[in-house]
Amino acid sequence: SREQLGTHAWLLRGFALSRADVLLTAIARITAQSPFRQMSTPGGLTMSVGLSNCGALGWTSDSHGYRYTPRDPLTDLPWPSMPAPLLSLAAEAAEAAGFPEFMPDACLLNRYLPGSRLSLHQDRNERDFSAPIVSVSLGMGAIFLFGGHARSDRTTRVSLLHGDVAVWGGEDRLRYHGILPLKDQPHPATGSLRYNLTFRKAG
Ligand code: MD5
Ligand code: FE
Repeated sequence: SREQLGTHAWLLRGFALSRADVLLTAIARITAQSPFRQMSTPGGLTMSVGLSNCGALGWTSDSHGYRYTPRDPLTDLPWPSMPAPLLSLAAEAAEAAGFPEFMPDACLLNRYLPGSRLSLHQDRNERDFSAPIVSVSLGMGAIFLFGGHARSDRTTRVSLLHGDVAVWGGEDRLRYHGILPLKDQPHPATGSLRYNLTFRKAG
């Protein structure tokens, strides 16, 4: 099913469900090379979410700021390449939401534990905001906050469940958004973990 969250934002419920095992296996392989790590923010805080990446570019944060890099700062190796099944899932979801030419070069992997949260932010480190962002949720459910174009705008709550895919494009691409602290409601596929993959055109 396809729920419209905004003019150019869609929630594709269960779109990735039949591919969840493939995705979880890919996450395990990627993070065997580039492990999940808790990054520091420029403001000196440690993120509660564990991050890794695959693809030509990966998002990182440290005391100097946010940016995309071709290498993992932890290993000094290139980020693991983007597995074909991930790339095709992202392209198919984008097409279903009206973005037929989506070619991501970066995939950020987020790992949430009970209590992990993502405070309200915009994704604006990518070069070209005309490409959408595709997000895939796996494991424990989360409450997503969907805001406006100012941090102080009111937010709506959307539950994101195992296998859900969301596509954020057009004017909805730069909305403030976040994830509320995760409740511990173990999922059969992942236990007390939530994963989110975000596919981006970063370079
Ligand atoms: C998550 N991740 O569930 C979310 C899903 C991140 C992040 O926010 O930056 O890793 S992605 C939700 C999203 C992405 C881009 C734009 C908008 C929402 N939006 O305009 O609402 O871990
Ligand atoms: Fe984000």
